[in-house]
Amino acid sequence: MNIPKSHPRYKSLLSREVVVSGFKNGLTSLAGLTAHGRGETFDYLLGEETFFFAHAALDAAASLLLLSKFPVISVNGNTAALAGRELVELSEILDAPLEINLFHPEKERERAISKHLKYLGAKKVLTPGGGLIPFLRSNRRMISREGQKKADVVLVPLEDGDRTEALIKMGKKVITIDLNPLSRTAQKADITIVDHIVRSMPILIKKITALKKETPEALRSILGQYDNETVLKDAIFQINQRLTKLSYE
Ligand code: PTJ
Repeated sequence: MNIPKSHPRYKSLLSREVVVSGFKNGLTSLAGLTAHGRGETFDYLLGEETFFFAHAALDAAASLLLLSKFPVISVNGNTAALAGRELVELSEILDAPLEINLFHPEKERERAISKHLKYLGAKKVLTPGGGLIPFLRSNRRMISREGQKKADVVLVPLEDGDRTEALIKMGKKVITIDLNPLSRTAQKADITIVDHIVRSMPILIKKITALKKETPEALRSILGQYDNETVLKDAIFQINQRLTKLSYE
């Protein structure tokens, strides 16, 4: 679809088209289209900007990923379509594996995502096998023995809920990107980046590149000052304030 750049909602419409193409190309699930719609709604309510609370979470996420001994980046059908290139770049700068983990299990889609990430430059893409997340019933419980099973920190963008809690129970730290500050994943994660994945991934990469020069003490200090509960409250306050302002204008 040809979206004119002058369209006031150009970026949002472009993301929607990317997810639709992801579905047509076998990367994204049908349910992924509705999940994207939910994200769009929250982005609309927030004002389609990267706010200070997302920057605070991004600083903490960059610090935690740099301090981590074995970080793993989890990839699903939506994230592969929307931010495949950035996920590959992040994997390279952190030397962290990309691991496909799908809620809707389809071997063919797993293969298409792996092929797509490799086309974008990924050297290795892990698939589920050899590991299990206890307390989890969905397909997401199947993990790679070379990836999530060994990980101390897992980045799980655009998640569906249960896995975050289960990974935390396993003693791992979880970072998520989720436009919905009310979602269970957002509420349970150690660090929640309330922002669009397309806007936040390049910022995360930039912050990691800049923070790589810092000492572990400096990174620990950034983490020590971080409070996820405040970040979620700030995001909800932003939505509330925006709606209040609009309703009285
Ligand atoms: O590829 P699969 O089979 O693993 O399925 C992936 C989806 C995303 C369909 C699956 O994990 C799912 O159903 O997720 P949920 O429960 O809809 O949760 C996705 C969360 O991501 C929701 O809270 C959305 O608001 C949020 N979200 C959607 N699009 C974006 C987003 N957050 C940031 N950026 C987005 N572009």
